[in-house]
Amino acid sequence: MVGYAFMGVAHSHAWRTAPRFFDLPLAPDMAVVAGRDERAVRAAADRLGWRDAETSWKALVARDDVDLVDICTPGDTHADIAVAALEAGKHVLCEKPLANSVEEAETMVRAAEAARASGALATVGFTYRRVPAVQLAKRLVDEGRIGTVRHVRAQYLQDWIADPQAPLSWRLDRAKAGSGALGDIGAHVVDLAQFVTGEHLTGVSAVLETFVRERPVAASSAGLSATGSSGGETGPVTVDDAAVFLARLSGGGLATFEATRFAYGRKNAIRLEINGSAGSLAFDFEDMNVLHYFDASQPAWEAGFRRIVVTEPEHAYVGAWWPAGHGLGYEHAFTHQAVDLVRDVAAHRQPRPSFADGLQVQRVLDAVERSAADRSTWTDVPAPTTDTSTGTSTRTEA
Ligand code: SOE
Repeated sequence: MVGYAFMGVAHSHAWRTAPRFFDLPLAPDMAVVAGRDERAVRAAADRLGWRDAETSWKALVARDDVDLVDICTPGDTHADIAVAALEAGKHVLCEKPLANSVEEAETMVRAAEAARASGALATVGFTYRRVPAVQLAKRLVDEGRIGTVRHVRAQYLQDWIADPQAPLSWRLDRAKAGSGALGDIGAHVVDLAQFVTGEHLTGVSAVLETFVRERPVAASSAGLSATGSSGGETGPVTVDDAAVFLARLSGGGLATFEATRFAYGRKNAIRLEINGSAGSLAFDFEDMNVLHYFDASQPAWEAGFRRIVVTEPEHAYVGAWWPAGHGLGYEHAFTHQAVDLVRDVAAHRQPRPSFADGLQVQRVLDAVERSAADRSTWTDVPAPTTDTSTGTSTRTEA
């Protein structure tokens, strides 16, 4: 594994847990973790359960005791590490988004296609596909239970930098992250919309906004909740804080997407609502063990959204865990990802989502950024000229 921050911790938990809850044809061997700081990476190896530590990802990739490289680093290093690993004949699991540009993603897809000939397999870590309620949503769509998709309404709402004093971190640096809310969390809902519907976005119209353009420089190492800040030093935010975009779907439906880190009160709210010609589905990750299903064939007098508690052994993955009603959490989808990957490697089967799936998401992100940069598609509305209720606010800032 390369990287040992938030995603490295989640992936390590998954590799440790997968063989203890699922019957696997191969046993994951947590051989080595790589990171630049020797003291920190050795401490991480001890804490997370890795046998060894390296300070160079190239050294890790070259090791004979490494068959699979799990990339848990910021997006600016995904392409270099994945291509080197695939060329060395290693399988690759790469965190999302696949890359920081379409060009990099295309290079990774080419490397994955070339490596497939020698048996190396590659996949990208859109883990929310492996939440049982999302799997159930896809099953209902695939079985035609909501008919033709007319609308997809997808949001990914967080609020961890709504405070202007929240310090800079790598996720706010375009050079490291590639984009802001768009690539970090928007990528997830683009993948989910395409995965659940089985359709792809054919075009977008977008706006991006950066509400806070200067932030304190974090005193400690960057991270989601970096603590403290150096006295008064500030730096620029070079990514979007929020992305809002419309899309058309390949099946003829319309979609709206929102990804923001400024939705006070929403901590990790991934919301997906799909309206079809025969019914609707609604999911909210903040209530992740539940799927709401509206079957339009119900007689009006008893019609309503059915609240399905997705914790039966018949539901995807759930049977390996707890009895009905006990529920799963954020980390379980990472374990499901590890389980499916080990089974795919043993069966020499292409894991999903593939790098090509990751490239398709990257193409949407790129189209969103190009659309947002092109104001020619924007139609201005003349400002209110008379005393209307929408005039400038009379409330003075406290
Ligand atoms: C931060 O926005 C983040 O950690 C994302 O980078 C992850 O992909 C998501 O699973 C949780 O939120």
